[in-house]
Amino acid sequence: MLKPGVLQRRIAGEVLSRLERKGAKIVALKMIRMDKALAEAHYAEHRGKNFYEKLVEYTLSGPVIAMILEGPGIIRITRRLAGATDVNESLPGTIRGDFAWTTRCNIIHASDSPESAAREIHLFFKEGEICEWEDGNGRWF
Ligand code: 3AN
Repeated sequence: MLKPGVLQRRIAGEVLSRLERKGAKIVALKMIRMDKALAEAHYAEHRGKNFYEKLVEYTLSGPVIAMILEGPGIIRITRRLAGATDVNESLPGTIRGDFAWTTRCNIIHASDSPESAAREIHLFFKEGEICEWEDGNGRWF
């Protein structure tokens, strides 16, 4: 999920391009304004932490771009492209390393396990919004 700062800063194409040029296959993509219930469900594991309220507030500050990416190892690869959560640790060349100044507004959310991906896909997408498609020759390039 590309957080509100991405659209605010006009870098949606740039961030999406980094994911795509690595080889991530987009099977669902939409721009939405999250409501409080969705933001709270999405960040439920952080409820009670000192950054939680501000994190939810930031998430609601503008539209986000939600997507489902597919491919072997996609969770690990996407998180590596995203970079470390803590912007003091995220390396140049990663999305957070290049575009995020504060950890709360660290630009991108990427599911951290198949279980959290399944939960988050269910939160953000209805079945009909997922578009399975075949790569031309079925190979990973
Ligand atoms: P990640 O998004 O890298 O999986 P999580 O799940 O630990 O990291 O944190 C979820 C989100 O909460 C982060 N993307 C970031 O926006 C925010 N966050 C995490 N830790 C902090 C922190 N110490 N201070 C402010 N915001 C934080």
